[in-house]
Amino acid sequence: MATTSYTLVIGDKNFSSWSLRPWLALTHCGIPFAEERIRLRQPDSKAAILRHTPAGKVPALKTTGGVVWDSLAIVEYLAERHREHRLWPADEEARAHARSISAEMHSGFVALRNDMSMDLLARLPPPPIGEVLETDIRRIVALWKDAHTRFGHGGPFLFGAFSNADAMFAPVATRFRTYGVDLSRFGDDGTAAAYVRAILDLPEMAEWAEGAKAEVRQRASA
Ligand SMILES: N[C@@H](CCC(=O)N[C@@H](CS)C(=O)NCC(=O)O)C(=O)O
Repeated sequence: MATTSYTLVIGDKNFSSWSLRPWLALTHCGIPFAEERIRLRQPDSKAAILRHTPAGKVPALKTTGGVVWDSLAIVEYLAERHREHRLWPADEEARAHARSISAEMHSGFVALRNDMSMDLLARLPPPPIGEVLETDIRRIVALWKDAHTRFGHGGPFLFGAFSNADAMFAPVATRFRTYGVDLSRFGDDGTAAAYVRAILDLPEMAEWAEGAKAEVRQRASA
């Protein structure tokens, strides 16, 4: 493992679900990094992000060698550079499965992302659940159960121990809490609800939420 000198460029902790993913992987593993926070939805947000990454989106991980951007690329990079943390499962079949569902999260679930956007500190009524959103929620419930049943070994996370797949799905757990979604209405036998609790009970998730509260307080007093 190489020594690290990382800066993770992230957006608002209350809203930036993509930022949470690599932040959680880094923090859960205890990999040291500095945070560079950019307030999103401001006239100068884009220019501020572009100072760090050519993609113009957060998150981005600045390393001694350059910059890695896009949440999935960053967690892949971390898994490769910090193998001792086993951010992907050791077993080849489990690893392929973890990558598949992480890619599915990264490229899909558009209705869930649009209609139930991350609003970490809020507690809101569920949005109208149309057919497409229902399909997204049912698919997530099913894929969590499938991964946990096949590869979870009775542990709290999808592949037993914490992995990049959990980092990729963590914001979804917060959305289900924010919007008070009763997962049993979407085919859950309790596995998905227990998984949501396991994610939300992570001390690192409480730390991220504290950071979100601090940002809100700071802005209220500015
Ligand atoms: N596919 C990207 C998506 C990144 C993304 O959409 N980030 C949002 C914040 S959560 C952003 O930077 N928005 C600011 C903008 O587009 O100007 C990833 O996985 O990192």
